[in-house]
Amino acid sequence: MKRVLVEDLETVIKSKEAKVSVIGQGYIGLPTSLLIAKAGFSVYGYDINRDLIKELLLGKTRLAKEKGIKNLISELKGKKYMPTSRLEDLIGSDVIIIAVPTPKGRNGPNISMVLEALENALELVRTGGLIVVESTLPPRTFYDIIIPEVEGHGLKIGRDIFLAYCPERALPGNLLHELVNNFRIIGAIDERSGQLAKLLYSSFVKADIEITDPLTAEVVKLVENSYRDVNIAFANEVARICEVLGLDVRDVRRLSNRHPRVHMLVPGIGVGGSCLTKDPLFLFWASKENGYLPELIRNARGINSEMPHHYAMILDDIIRRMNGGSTGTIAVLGVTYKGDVPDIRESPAEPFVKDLINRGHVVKIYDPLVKFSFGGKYVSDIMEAIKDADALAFVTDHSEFKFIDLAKLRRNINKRQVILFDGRLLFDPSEAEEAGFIYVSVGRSFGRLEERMIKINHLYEI
Ligand code: SAJ
Repeated sequence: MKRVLVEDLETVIKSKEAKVSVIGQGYIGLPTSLLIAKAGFSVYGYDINRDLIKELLLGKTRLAKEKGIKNLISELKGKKYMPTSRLEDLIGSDVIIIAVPTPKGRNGPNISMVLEALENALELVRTGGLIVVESTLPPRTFYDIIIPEVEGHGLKIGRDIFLAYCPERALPGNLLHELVNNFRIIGAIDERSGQLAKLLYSSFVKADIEITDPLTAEVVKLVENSYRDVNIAFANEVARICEVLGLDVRDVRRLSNRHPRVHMLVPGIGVGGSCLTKDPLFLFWASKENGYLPELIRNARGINSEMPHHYAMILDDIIRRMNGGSTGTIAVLGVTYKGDVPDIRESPAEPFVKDLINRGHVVKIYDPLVKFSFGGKYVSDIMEAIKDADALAFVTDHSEFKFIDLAKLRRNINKRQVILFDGRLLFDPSEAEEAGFIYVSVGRSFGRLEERMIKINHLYEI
């Protein structure tokens, strides 16, 4: 039933009577829908992907590893949370939240999914309703595209419709906790839209919520992820410096971080995930178009995306030296973009595995969370995956790997010399060597490798 214009949105948000719809039931849309439903609203969770909705209707979720999500679905589904692939169910919504992806295209951001969702939202929201965009927006999208689109429907923002940008900033792996406890920003052009969005988010966010203008909100979201990408790139650059100077980055990092104002992150085989690999580029492109070339942000992206290629080359070189010029068999352990998250988007495992295959090696893959192989051979049992390997390559810091029994792994491998490549600094070098591996890692000299091989051979023969 279409509500009448005079009905006050503020009242129905306060009383939790507002009908809320969320377009996009992925990483952010689903947990956000559940939290709003848990707060007492009736929430329609729409997704274009019918299979995903079918799974949700059965109580299944691709985010089952995210603490609390499965329980919330069982508690709320059919009562306060209604998953749907029918847009008609959203008709007359008081609030529509857009949480669809904003991927990077070849030469710039691809906002087509956001625009399609906005078109739908404008058709479906009730007059005088609120539309909130959560999807990451490139700078100026709100002013240059979203607002003109809304006004093009003959709607005056702040009178006929309310509109806000509220970018998500929760960490995969800890989504529910961060959505509730992280500080939030809201971008709006009129006071009432900002206040209405704040009222809605206050129903489940425990931290501060600050209202600003949409461009600031767009840039803040991108700056946060660029900051992290640049900082990881710094750690990765120090790792590369340590490799050529014959040092161990672990020692350098540990001692540097004792300084009260130094907080170096953990270097590794690469930076993956959908956010850090694109958000810095969104900022870069926008700045470049407006006359300033942000070299630091661009170089950080370059350093981070070069890492998996660098280590594929190193491993190829070491294996060939060990095998008298021949290629070998490599067991890649972990393919998700980070530990304990079943997400392979932009994972550094992909270029790493593909490079090794292109260099002629046989690549076997094991991951406890996903059955993905990037062209290698997936093996569902770790012992089976490693049994004839010349090298084990740990690419992801899954908890299962951190506490693995290295000596047991080594005993299971039917080779005289086996390399353990530690792409995430998971192991203590001496423990790996005592277990009988030739230990190679990010941020450590490869120079004295022959010497170390002799030492290991000796140990292993004993
Ligand atoms: N990584 C390192 N070294 C580190 C930390 C991370 O190499 O010290 C690697 C990880 O292995 C992974 C990648 O970086 O491959 C990204 O992981 P992450 O945990 O740093 O971040 P994401 O991509 O899972 O989530 C980020 C978060 N942004 C920030 O912390 C500023 C999250 O809060 C955002 O909500 C999310 O992006 C997003 O959706 O934008």
